[in-house]
Amino acid sequence: MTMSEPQSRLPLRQAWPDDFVARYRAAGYWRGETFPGFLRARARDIPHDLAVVGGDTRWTYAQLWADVERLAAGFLAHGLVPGDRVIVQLGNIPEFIAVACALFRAQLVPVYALPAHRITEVAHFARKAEASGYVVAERYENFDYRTLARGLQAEVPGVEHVFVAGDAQEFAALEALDGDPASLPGDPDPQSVAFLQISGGSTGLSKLIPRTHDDYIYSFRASNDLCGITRDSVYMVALPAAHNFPMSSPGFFGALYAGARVVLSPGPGPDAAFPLIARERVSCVGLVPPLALLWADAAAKTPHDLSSLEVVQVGGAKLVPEAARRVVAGLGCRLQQVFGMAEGLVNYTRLDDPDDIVLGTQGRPISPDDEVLVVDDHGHPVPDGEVGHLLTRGPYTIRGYHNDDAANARAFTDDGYYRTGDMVQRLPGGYLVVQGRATDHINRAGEKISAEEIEDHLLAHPQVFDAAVVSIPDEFLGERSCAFVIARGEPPKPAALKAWVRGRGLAAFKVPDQVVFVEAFDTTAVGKISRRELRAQLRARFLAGQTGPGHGA
Ligand code: AMP
Ligand code: DBH
Repeated sequence: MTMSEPQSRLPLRQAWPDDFVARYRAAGYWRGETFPGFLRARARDIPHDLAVVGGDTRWTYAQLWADVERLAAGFLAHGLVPGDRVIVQLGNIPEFIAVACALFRAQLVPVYALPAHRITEVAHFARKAEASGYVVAERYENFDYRTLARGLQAEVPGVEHVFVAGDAQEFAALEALDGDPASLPGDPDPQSVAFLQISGGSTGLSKLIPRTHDDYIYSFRASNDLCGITRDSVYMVALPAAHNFPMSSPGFFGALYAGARVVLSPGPGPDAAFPLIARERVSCVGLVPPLALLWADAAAKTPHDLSSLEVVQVGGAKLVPEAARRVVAGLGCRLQQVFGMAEGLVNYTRLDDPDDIVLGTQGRPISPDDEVLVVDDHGHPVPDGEVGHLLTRGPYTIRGYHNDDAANARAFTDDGYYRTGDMVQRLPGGYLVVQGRATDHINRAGEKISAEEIEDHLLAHPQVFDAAVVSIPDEFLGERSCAFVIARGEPPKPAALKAWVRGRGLAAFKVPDQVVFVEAFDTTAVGKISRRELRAQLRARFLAGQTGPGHGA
């Protein structure tokens, strides 16, 4: 090539081998549906049914679709081009749904960030996705996202287009967007990548998960059947809407697919959710274990009528049987355990399963074509009932992350199985019990934190010689994060180290809950052990009360 070519972005791709594609189509999993296709059909068939309730907004399916078309045309009129990636960082407000659907409609590709993410994370997503757009609300939970937008544009100049819900200042106001609907493209290829979801980042930085229309729609269409979602359902989003769980298991997308009503709770706690449950007669909601316990306790004292709740789903982290019993007793409705991952595979207990299964397992896969392997450290299958590594492939589990050869080499086997990193036991009937994990991340009330990522930020501190971040069992959170630090000279105050991590531009949930200074990492015998062994050793010593004189906090 002699002439300089226009800069082109890495194409988004998620491809299964041809024989799998043929099989998944023949089985009726992949039906060639797309997001704009089904949303348009609902607007046509049930225009006056309520689709989305949040804040002061009550949109019917017709109104939602009209807003989707307006925004879609507006995004293109503003200079975005089909194929462009757009970071969406919105809280539980109706605009989240309208914007995501409008991006699909314009063949733009949402990249979902959590409201908690800050500049370091958002800039990483923007670079990795080669994003050219960013959508935020002016404020959410007392944080001004326009400041973040300015920082992002300074760090990643490719993000040329910023759209703001509310007072946009120098940016484009979502409310004012408009364009010619005739400019809109046709519906996308059902096998194309619809959006990029964010991985919990089990090692190092978060990876981008490309999901196709066909595979994702299958996952929530089939989830609807297993979760009892019909046109009469009222589904509440209580967790952050960007999480894969409330998005797709069956989530608000499943609810919209069914023609049901979606109710957005501004916060996950009982204070925000209970009045809305009573007012909207919510029938289904997804929660993480600590929240479910909080709700169960609060339900006993609340003046609000929760009798419409039929199914409370709990997932994102392990719900132990005793906690499961408390949830059932406290909320007095059916419990459904959900064990899923943004990469694909989702397991549910079935609504008619006996109590021992519902209380004691994390369910079984959605699809008869979800292939599950439970293997030992050498990759050999273990007998049912024994604990092993969970590997999976299937009609809605990705075959690779976006633009990350190193991660893909680690996370996928040669024959396309995803290594989930979870340690499970498989019971007869295919039910799975999660028994831990093989990767070093902290599952803090459902938010996954990479130990490695936080260690890197700690090591950048001038008074830190070495650091290991470890998960510690926590009564309320399930797990909390503890940073073991060897100081360089005078140890900094724990609070100062926590502020340092925060100051590195990270989500608040990644700040270590606890900092413990140690003299040295006891590396026993030869003095060289893996980080993984080191973390396990520190955790064990801490739990045995042996990590020294306790000069931590
Ligand atoms: P992510 O890859 O960030 O979407 O997080 C998915 C991970 O969350 C899974 O691989 C599990 O480690 C964990 N997880 C999700 N649901 C459950 C559950 N019900 N019980 C135990 N762990 C869970
Ligand atoms: O934790 C998760 O990522 C998760 C949990 C339940 C998920 O992605 C899902 C259901 O779809």
